[in-house]
Amino acid sequence: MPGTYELLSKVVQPTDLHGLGDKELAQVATEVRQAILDHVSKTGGHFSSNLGTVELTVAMYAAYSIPPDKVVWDTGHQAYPHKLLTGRLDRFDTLRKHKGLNGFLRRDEHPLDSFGAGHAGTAISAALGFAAARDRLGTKEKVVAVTGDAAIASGMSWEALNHAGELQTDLCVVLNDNRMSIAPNVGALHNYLARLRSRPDFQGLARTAKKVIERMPGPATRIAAGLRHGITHYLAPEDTGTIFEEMGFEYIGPVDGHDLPTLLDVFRKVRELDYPVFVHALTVKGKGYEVAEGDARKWHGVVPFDVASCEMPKKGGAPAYTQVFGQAIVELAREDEKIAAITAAMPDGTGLNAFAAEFPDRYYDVGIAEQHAVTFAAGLAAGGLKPFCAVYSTFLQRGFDQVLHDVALQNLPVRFVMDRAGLVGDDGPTHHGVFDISYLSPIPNMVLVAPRDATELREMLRFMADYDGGPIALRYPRGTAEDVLPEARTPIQMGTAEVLGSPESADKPATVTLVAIGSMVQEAWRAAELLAGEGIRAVVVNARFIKPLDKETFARLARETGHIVTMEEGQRTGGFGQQLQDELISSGVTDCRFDIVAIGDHFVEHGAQPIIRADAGLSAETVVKVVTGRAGAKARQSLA
Ligand SMILES: Cc1ncc(C[n+]2csc(CCOP(=O)(O)OP(=O)(O)O)c2C)c(N)n1
Repeated sequence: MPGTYELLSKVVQPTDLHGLGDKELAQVATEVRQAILDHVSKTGGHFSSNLGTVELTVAMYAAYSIPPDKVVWDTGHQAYPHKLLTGRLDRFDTLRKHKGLNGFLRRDEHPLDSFGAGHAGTAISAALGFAAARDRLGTKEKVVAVTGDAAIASGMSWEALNHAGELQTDLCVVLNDNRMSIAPNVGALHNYLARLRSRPDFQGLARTAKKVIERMPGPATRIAAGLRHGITHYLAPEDTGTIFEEMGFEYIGPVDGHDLPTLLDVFRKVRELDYPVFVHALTVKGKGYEVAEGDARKWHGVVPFDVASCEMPKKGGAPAYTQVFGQAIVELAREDEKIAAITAAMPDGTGLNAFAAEFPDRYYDVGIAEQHAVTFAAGLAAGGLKPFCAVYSTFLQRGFDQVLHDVALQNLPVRFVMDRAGLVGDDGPTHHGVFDISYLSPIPNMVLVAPRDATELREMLRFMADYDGGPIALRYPRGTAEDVLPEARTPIQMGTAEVLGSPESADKPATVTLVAIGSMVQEAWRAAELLAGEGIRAVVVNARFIKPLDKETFARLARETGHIVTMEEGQRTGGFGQQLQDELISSGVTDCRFDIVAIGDHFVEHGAQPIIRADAGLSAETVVKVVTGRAGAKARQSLA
């Protein structure tokens, strides 16, 4: 039964919680949970992480004064309760829809989204920045960072904890520990947190946390008594300090992250403290929706589902690129035992689960640690293996220097497989993979390829497995990988494009060449069909290699047709089109019209893929307008 949100609908900002008693706050929590269920079951989105942060958010927002106090959320995928407690209930049905609420956090969406998020591991750094700015400007607000047990393992989180321990300023870090990343969490830190949870003294104390918190000394008492670790020592004996204490934090926990009265006590007390405090809260992903509690991995991110039957629609149709990769890499690994695979906390998202199951001894989930993933892969390559580093295009941004300095400069044969390259859709600008062409192309030694469909993906992966000459990266989009174009195929050869020909009969000279990469090849073919309807014959080329470019083929076609249009699902600046244009100029081909269809110098918003692709002009219709001269001059650039 959808909720009526009697109290929640009156909460426009967190301070509206201040006048409410414990019972009413418990009702607010129930209504927040109901609102998540009611809405996310219709819109899709992040589900289980948000059910896990309900009480934590209600307690923090009731205890702190927001504004001016600030809570900085890590990643932002678990901040739906925050959105609901900051006056966005009436727009929650627009979640992740084009022009609706973003699924993560954005400073331009709401003044209380204190810091934008989407990529993991940023909250402690940003919160520490807020705290240092506060200290410098002499204001008094409190700052809290909320991070997850997977996000806290990222390098940046530790860089920030290290810095915070030294600054010793007023900052609270809340660890929302649900023992899960998207998949089960990994790593030594994860094991350490598990040990903290299972220590008998901690277990006992967690049960009596409320009493313990009541006995916590206030700052005045503590300072007078010269105490530095007073609170923790109510919870743990002197000789069992945690790693967080060693780093300069007061450690409080573990506390039950669903026990609202205890959380209220904890945060009301912690708010009075003026030095680094670390609150370790234990939560359950999917809390309150039984099936999600039972399978947090499946319910991490959901498509619209039926609340009563708990059924999500079965995926049908052509396999996604991710699945094709997942199968192909297993087949290649069966033939070649030097092949290893690496993921940074995304075994499901990258399709590596089958590989993980069949080859556990050459599969590495390094956690949310893309920088490490890249340099680790470089080490594997230097050590004689054939590493495939599977990572989303947007997250490889984290490892840029590692790609350049550790892989390419040493010309090590690391194979990068970039999933979600292109516009991802509902997740929006934090997750679109539209920069990889621009950031990988300038790197010497790098080879960059993009398959046009499933068959070509398999062939390119085989090519990559055989290629030991240096780093090579492959990009493909989110979505299905149907084979729909003319079936004649030529083998993949270094730096060679595939000329697909024209849908129009050959008795007319071609007056334009459409050069597309990856996901745009099919769209280029559609553009050629539309142009044929206008009496224009276009030749379609699948570039295959973004780097190195097939200079001879492109120069010949530029001369023969006198007009090149490039199409790519990526940023224009530094992209494929600009590189090809530059190459043609350098080769002395100047008598040729040249147009680039790519994403302009702006971030693309969230929304369904077809909508935002069309909005960004990545369509056959744009090509037709450009070729027929119906596009404005701005959309065109001529070489002449
Ligand atoms: C840099 C980066 N890598 C990967 C991801 C994908 N990702 C989103 S949420 C998530 C798991 C986060 O787990 P945790 O921090 O424990 O939060 P929980 O969902 O368990 O609340 C991952 C890997 C990301 N957002 N950013």
